Amino acid sequence: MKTHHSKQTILSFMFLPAFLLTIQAQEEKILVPQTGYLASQNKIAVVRVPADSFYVSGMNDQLLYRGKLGKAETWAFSNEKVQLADLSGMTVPGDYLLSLAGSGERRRIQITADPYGGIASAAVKAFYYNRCSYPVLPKFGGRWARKAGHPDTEVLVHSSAVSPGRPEGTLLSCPGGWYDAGDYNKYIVNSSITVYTLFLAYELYPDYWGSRDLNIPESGNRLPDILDETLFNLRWMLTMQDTDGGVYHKCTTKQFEGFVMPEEAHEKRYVIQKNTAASLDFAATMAHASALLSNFKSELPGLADSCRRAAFAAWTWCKANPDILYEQPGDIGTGAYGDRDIRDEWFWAGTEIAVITGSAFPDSLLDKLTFKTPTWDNVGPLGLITVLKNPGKTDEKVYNKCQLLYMKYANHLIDIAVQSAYPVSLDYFAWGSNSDVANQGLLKMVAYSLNRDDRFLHSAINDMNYLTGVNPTGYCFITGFGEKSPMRIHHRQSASDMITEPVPGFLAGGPNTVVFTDCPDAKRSKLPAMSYVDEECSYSTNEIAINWNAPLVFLSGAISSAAGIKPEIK
Ligand code: 9MR
Repeated sequence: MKTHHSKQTILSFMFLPAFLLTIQAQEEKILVPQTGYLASQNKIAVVRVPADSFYVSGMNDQLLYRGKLGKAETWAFSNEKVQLADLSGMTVPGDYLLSLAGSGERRRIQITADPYGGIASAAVKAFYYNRCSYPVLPKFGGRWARKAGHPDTEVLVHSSAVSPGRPEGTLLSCPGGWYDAGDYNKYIVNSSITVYTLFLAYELYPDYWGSRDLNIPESGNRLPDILDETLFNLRWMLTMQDTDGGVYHKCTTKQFEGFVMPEEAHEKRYVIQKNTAASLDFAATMAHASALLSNFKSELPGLADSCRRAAFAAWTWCKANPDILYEQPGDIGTGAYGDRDIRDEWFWAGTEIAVITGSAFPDSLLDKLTFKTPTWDNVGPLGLITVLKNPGKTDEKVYNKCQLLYMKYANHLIDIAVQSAYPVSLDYFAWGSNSDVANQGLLKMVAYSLNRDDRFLHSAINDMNYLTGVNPTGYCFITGFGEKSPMRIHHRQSASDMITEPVPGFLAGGPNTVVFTDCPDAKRSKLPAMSYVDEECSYSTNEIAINWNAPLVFLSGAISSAAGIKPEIK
């Protein structure tokens, strides 16, 4: 186990001049995006001390720009009064100082043509680091190379998952796929939204992602790297379907394993209860995959067809088993991902099946759903986006209705952001709040792709800037990026690999007050937007997860692509 260099910390504290200690103890008074502002677009800083105006100077103190600060507004989620500094007029890349007139507060800022490109690549690469049954080689993983763990070639059928041909204890082979999060298990429900989101990133921005080299083992083959990485999980998903078409909920140990490296974790693995939510999500993902992969028939012979068959088999099973909800068996303690309302899953799967077959859209469900920010248990918006992406495939009335619903929610997000003290759309803090910000950014960028209304792009940039530092914790929430970023994520490899720096490219879950007991010794704010601790024990605020990284991939790539940034060609 890593000791986190407490000795080194004590030593550096002893030698630090006193004034530096005070600075370190202070919270950031000016919040800026720590990987830089996007030169061509809007630039907002959040100021947390009262002031009237700000100015920007070059590193040689030459005054370059002045502005008035916005009105002081309170953000209830962090219980603080803040003012916005709008420095959008600064467009020349470089390093600058942003200062508050009359207060002496200042902060270094960077303006750059491509502030999110590094994050976009690293955020996909993070999936490679989380590959199950697969080694991370030094050539691709550098310092974070590791051995393969969890071969998953002998997975037991759990008593909750028996079927006539597969009695309890039958051995199945379910290798590959990504570890879900900080834990070593693999869950169909969560995989589905993740795979969809990564596919969508490629589908909407094929030029950006098509030639992006991620330095993974498949780089250099004829497929875009982002698709190669996503297929690693899709192929595992195919192994999770029973012969009757139903899909197991998860491939898991009975309880969470210890904080050891993957190759040192040897608990038995099981497939658990088939159910309708997992099978619908699977059907939706496979149908979507078959449509996308039919463009790559020579590179991936047979795969689009296999996905199509798998989608139909799961869909048929769901129609025969329409309401089997997941019930966590008594002897299983790993992630539940149990959803009690699966109307949105029916809608999503229905739309994806309709796109590949030309059958009727499940539009009767449209009136029954509340569209909100996507999460693993709220996949309705994914169906809406699929409808909007395929205008020729639905009748005009259905399409228009979907567009109306979609834009209503997208506009609602903008209204919240415009009225909010911090310029984001979050009006609740759930487990994985950072992924909600990323998913709201995703929704805005999809809206932008539909109507090119700059309000959506600008607001999505503010979301990205929240994640990179313009938030009340002052953290850039992506490992390996920014001046202050998570060092002690709840991630078994990062905690046990003896490397101080966590595996890079992961988005920490972020502040929320859902669970207070995960780190009994840590000081935790009761204010939702501040309630974050960079501690390994904080699974509720500092874990990482595939479904949180996927919208980060989408958002960082979408903004970069909209800003006309071309990926580096190797
Ligand atoms: O992301 C999930 C969150 O919405 C739930 O509130 C939480 C508790 O059930 O579980 C989260 O998902 C975790 C999963 O159950 C197991 N792997 C780690 C996931 C991220 O914390």
